[in-house]
Amino acid sequence: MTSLHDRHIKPLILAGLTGDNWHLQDYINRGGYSALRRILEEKIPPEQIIAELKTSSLRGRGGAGFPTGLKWSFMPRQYPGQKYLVCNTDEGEPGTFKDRDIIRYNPHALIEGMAIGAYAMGITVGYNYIHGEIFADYLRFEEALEEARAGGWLGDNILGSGFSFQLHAHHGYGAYICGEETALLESLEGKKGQPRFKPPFPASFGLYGKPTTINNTETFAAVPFVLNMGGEAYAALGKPNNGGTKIFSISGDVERPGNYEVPLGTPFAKLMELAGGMRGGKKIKAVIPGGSSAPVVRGEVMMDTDLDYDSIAKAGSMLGSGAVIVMDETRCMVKSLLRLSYFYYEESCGQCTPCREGTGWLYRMVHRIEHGQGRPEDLDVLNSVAGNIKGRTICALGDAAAMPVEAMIKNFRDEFAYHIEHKHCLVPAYI
Ligand code: L3W
Ligand code: SF4
Repeated sequence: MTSLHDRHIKPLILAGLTGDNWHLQDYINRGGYSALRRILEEKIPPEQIIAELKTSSLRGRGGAGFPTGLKWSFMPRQYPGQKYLVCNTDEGEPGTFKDRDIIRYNPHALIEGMAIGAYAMGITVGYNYIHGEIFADYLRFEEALEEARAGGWLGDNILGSGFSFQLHAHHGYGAYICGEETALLESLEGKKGQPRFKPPFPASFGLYGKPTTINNTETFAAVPFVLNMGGEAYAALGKPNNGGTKIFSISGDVERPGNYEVPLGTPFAKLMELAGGMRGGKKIKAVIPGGSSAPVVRGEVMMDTDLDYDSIAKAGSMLGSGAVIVMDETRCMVKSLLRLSYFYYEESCGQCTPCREGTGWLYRMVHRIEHGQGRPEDLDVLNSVAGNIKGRTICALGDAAAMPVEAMIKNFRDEFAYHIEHKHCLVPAYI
């Protein structure tokens, strides 16, 4: 197998991974579990760990980019009942395929990060909720958990420190909405996976109504590296407010799609170079830089943009989960939007009227434009429907369905108008 290491610059989480060196002893040979050992042996105060995370400017890698140190500081230290730690490995965002590689190739980095989090927040029970469609990876993670328990890194009285942490894996059934943190909690409780209204946030009312901290897989896996190198050094890898490295899952019309871990702030053009450039030497047309929920950006704009939360926001989109979908000049934007709209229509949980009905409207209208039955007023109606979904729903899926529509029409209006007027595609390859 090709060494994953060869495909990255300055990686942390993916460094040295060959595909079969995921076992406990391999991880320890790479320096793994040294952060947890030091914390427990030196009895490092939890406040110091959280302060280090704040200094590192590590931000949530699941999509929202919320500061991790701040999130951990929400957990009440003194609480009379059970508190929970939850990892979101319910990776279902179209274009995203990084978290499954972490639990497949470096599961102990996640386990160590969760154990450190549990210690820092005074939590004794944790769950990793794993997407239902990656069952083999779920089994791999269960094996890694067994290794960690047998090695004394999980369970009662870890390394004789008096600190105990029980960590369990749970596999879902593949519904996209269960990646939304409150739907995930409902599902973990054994109920139908439908989002709850926030606030209250899980920090105060989470699993079984108890204070709960939820982070993405990559966020937890980064924690041992932050503590080993120190918050300041981790922050310095990236840009101010955008610390450390990030795994980008690049797919679409590139020569070498895959996961590339690079420092935040790396130019998009550099990531393209790592991915071997455009497939077949074609011209870049459009990029969705942060998973299907992120607004599309024109290729030439993206080529001048750095890969960090703030630069991508300036380009009119979001870094999201770091799933970069690259489209070349032969791609039809109407057809692409049709595929995306169908996804959100299909995955809406149906609780909120604007999302349940609106995603159907969006899908059917784009469908008729694609099939030569578009009407001149359709683009305005599409924007109006999208505008009436945004901000009027329980969870972010509504916004996620609306934003790609608005961005596609804004950036490629001519192409949509051509489809409506001529009843076929503007892109020569499709005529
Ligand atoms: C306590 C407050 N906690 C915020 C917590 C909150 C959550 C985190 C971020 O959506 C995005 C979405 C998708 N007190 C708090 C607080 N928190 N204020 O901070 O919260 P929020 O609401 O900004 O985001 P979210 O609901 O977690 C996530 C986008 O990510 N996305 C989704 C990717 C999906 C995957 C996947 O497949 N699993 O990665 C991609 O871009 O659209 O915008 O923990 O509780 N005052
Ligand atoms: Fe369900 Fe959509 Fe409402 Fe989210 S916005 S709760 S997916 S209906």
